[in-house]
Amino acid sequence: MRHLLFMAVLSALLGIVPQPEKVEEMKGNFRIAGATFNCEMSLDRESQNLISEFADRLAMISDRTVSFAPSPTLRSNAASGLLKGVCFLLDKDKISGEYSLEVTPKYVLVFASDFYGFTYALQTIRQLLPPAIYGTSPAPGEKWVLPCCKITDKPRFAYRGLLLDCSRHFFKVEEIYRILEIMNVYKLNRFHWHLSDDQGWRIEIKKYPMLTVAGAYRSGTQIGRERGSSDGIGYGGFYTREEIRSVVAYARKLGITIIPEIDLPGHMQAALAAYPELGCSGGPYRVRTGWGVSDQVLCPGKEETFAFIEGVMDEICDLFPSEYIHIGGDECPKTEWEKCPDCQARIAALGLTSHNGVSKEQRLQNYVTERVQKYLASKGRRIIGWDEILEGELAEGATVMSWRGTAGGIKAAAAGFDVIMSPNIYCYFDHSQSTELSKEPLGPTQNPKRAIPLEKIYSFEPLLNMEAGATSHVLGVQANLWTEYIAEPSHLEYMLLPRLLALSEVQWCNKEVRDYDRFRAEVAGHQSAILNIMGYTFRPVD
Ligand code: TNX
Repeated sequence: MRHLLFMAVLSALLGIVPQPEKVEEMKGNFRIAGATFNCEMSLDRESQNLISEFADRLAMISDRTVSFAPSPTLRSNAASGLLKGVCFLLDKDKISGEYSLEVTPKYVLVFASDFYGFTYALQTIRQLLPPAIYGTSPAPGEKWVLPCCKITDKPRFAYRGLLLDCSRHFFKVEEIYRILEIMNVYKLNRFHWHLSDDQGWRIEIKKYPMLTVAGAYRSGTQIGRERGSSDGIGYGGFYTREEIRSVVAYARKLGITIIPEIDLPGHMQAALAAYPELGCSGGPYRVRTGWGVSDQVLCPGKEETFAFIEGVMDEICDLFPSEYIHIGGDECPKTEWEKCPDCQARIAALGLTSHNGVSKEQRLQNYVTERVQKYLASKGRRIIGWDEILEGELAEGATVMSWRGTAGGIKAAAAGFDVIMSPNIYCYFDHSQSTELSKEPLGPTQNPKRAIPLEKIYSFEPLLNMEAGATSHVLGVQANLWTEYIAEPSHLEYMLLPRLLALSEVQWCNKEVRDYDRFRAEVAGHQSAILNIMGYTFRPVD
């Protein structure tokens, strides 16, 4: 017991977030400034580049030469205990992302089986160094040593995501890079990019140029929470194909997969403004200026609608290598479909009926989901959809993102679907970080009970109330940063930080390792220093 307590105290001192699975601190230090970095010859090119870039950065910041070279004798040296410098070796028995790190006064030894494992090992090493390593200017006066320790570590969940809504407000590529960089520090690996919605279409599609010519701009923006208001100031923007490609490549270097979302068949008013023939009434439509749910949705009665979706998906698949494509599926009112002769004709032709409490129009949405799922499957891709896709019938192979609490996720996992937990009560970073709403920026939170303080997100247990047999279907956890009320990058970062750090422990750490007091102290101390030196805006810890 005393021994356990002692270890807990020592591991707290290392100040790593997310907390590694096992940490043992020993006496002494390893001098890393001026060290040689070596790796096995057989390490893949991406991992070698990663290590080499880290060594270059350390050299620049510590103002000492740090060399890097693959070494043919490293493995035999390791076997005979002759290691020197910082050594990176392969251990094929480790799972993707897993690593071990041993720091002694003579050497640092890292084992991993893949690029992700080396990525996380380096992030851990970075957190063991003075915060100046996160800066851009030389800091030769800092103590460039690593504390002697033994760490073994691996992620609890394979999917560790963050959604950014770039439709309600548009964020330039530079800001996207900053979000990816901070995700990298805290070992997140999926960036869910919400690229289309009623209030703006944000990605260039060659086949449908009006999507960005018309669909990317709105005539104004709702003022505060006042429904129906507009500031009358034109607003918009979109990402070019080149920009998308560079963001995807940058994310890849950081070990992050980008999952694009084209939200359909609801949340499509901006696309309808560009191509009104895709709606039930034929329009005219305007890019929406206010928040909330639009009843103007795609018309699945017409074949052109599917030609459009497929044309868009062709280009999405061309730009994004991700196996998963998010197709939305949330909040799709059926009022237009009920009145639309084309939709009703399609319902009749398919023989869809209202039964078991599911309307024939909901079954028409199931048809849309399945048809798009099949099309994407023909291109080797899989779909993720919001939990509404569970209503009625869902075809095998779909992954459900549970946002209306965890109930949808629990139900989906029990039915054999893969699940990503993103419940709005814990994971909606558009909500206030404090119950003292008047002291926080204006947002959607009107009831203090809906606030999501740091401790609340930290307390989220993704597998609670789930049958043991279903838990393996939970791929992971994601937080969603919706931006109806967030227009500026500094506000965006404020909403994200430090909650992203709490999220990272929910995603990465086993339950037993999590400890709010330790975490809070680390955030208030070392982690705040990191965020400061990286220049992020963040909410100070209470
Ligand atoms: C619900 S989560 C939405 C979003 C909003 C968000 C605001 C989801 C699938 N739909 O469209 O931005 O609430 O909190």
